Amino acid sequence: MSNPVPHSKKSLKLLLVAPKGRKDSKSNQKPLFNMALGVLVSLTPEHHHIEIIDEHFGDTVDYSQKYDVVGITSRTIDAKRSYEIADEFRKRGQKVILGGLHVSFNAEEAAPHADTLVCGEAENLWQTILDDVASNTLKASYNSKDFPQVQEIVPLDYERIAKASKRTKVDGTKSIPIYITRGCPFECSFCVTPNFTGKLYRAQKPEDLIKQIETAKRVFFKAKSKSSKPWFMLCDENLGVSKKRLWETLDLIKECNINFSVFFSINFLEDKETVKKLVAAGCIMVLVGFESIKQSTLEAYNKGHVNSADQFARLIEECRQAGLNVQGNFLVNPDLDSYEDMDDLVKFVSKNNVFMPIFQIITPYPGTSMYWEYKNKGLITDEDWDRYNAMNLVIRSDKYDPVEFQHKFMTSYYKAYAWKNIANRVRRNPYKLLNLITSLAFRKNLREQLDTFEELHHIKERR
Ligand code: B12
Ligand code: SF4
Repeated sequence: MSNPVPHSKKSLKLLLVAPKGRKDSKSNQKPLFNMALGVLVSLTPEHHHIEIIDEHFGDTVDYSQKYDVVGITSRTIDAKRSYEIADEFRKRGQKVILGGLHVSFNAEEAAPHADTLVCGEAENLWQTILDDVASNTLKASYNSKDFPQVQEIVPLDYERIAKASKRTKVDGTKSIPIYITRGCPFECSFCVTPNFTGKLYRAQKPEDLIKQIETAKRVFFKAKSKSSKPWFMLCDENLGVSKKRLWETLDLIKECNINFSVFFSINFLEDKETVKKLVAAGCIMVLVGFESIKQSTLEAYNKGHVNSADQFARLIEECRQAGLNVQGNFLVNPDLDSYEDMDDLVKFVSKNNVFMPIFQIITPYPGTSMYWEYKNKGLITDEDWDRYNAMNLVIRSDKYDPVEFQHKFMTSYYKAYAWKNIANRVRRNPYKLLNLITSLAFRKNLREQLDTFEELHHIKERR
């Protein structure tokens, strides 16, 4: 009798899928690969074979291929599509694991679509899953709560990710994702982070950072000219939380000759040295959740202690003077904001030439404290996850007609990209070409969405 291969040594053929929901954005801002899949690849021992299908890049799923297991990630906006793909594979007798943010908070809904459901972070349970696949003892569910807490996040293995995803090299206009920390100590009511990765703020070892950046450059970056630099998207939820760690990181990044964008709380930009270090390290834009220009609305989101609305204009201007674009995210809420408030918001982003303003209708994503509040009060009117792209009103409003509210929102958003605003933005902000290109892309996309909406609701009004 021959010796059987130990389960942990058996080579598995794995497929990892990033699904794209029907209403997921067309944004050019998408990073080169999905971070969750990047982490899973980096956690998987080398003797396994992995393929990545990312629908955001037009990859098509080939259901005729045979795999030992198919892993699918999920965000709310992509949830329905993830179930469709799972169902198709399972119809053909393939084993499917569903994981990620959405299913972690919607286990009951997701269970009928999967052989195995994974709730929470994968770092400390993935090896157990692989062993169980190999020994054919895969369980119906795994929960990170039953495993040691994730104290360390793994460095990404860019070489294997490139091989598994078959993404070709990009120039400096497309972003390569990376992260240094995970978590954020704040507790904004509309954000999933506090209930998922949040409270425990974790960071990678500084020495791992340089190695990752250099490998990522080698496998993913193709210079267009001698002076061109790769663009990294730092996917940290909030990089600025520890100033010591941030400064150390920025000093290291400075040596790597890259450009990057990063998610950042506005209050950390109060520190002039931090702003200086960001610019010196190659930061082109900080992505800031302003959320609202009304302090009372910020208080209602439990963000009043992080954001001070009366300081926004000054901080944007100071960053601009230092050579940094401040990209702004703003939420609009029928319970808290009136039509006049929307007009004020348009005036604010226009007057302050906010870089690439993003307006969103408040959306209680599963996993947020806001979701439970609205759910318990019966205020959620729509749980068609395809519509959770923050452009649709999915909660009840006693003040406004939903169609009229959404139309006002969309026209306000479009006004933020009026020609005059685009011209001023380009004239005043650093990285003019980037300001122009992003503004034109947003304007076109918003116009299309507005036209579709007006046609659907027979709204004749034209500006
Ligand atoms: C970077 C980022 C972006 C980037 C890049 C997104 C991308 N495609 O990679 C950009 C700016 C493009 C973006 C866009 C959007 N984003 Co975003 N984004 C983030 C952010 C800050 C970090 C995401 C990340 O890289 N995390 C690191 C990875 C490793 O974590 P993870 O995906 O959770 O994976 C872990 C586990 O979930 C698990 N896991 C995941 N999948 C699987 C699969 C299997 C099989 C297994 C076993 C385990 C497993 O293991 C992983 C490792 O521990 C998060 C904040 C957060 N807390 O996640 C918001 C977040 C994900 N975004 C959010 C939203 C709402 C959006 C948008 C819809 C916004 C909009 N209106 O357009 C779009 C949607 C685009 C899309 N399809 O992703 C929400 C999602 C809420 C939800 N319930 O889905 C978050 C949580 C922020 C929030 N407000 O709470 N985003
Ligand atoms: S500061 Fe940002 S990442 Fe942190 S809880 Fe608030 S919205 Fe989420």
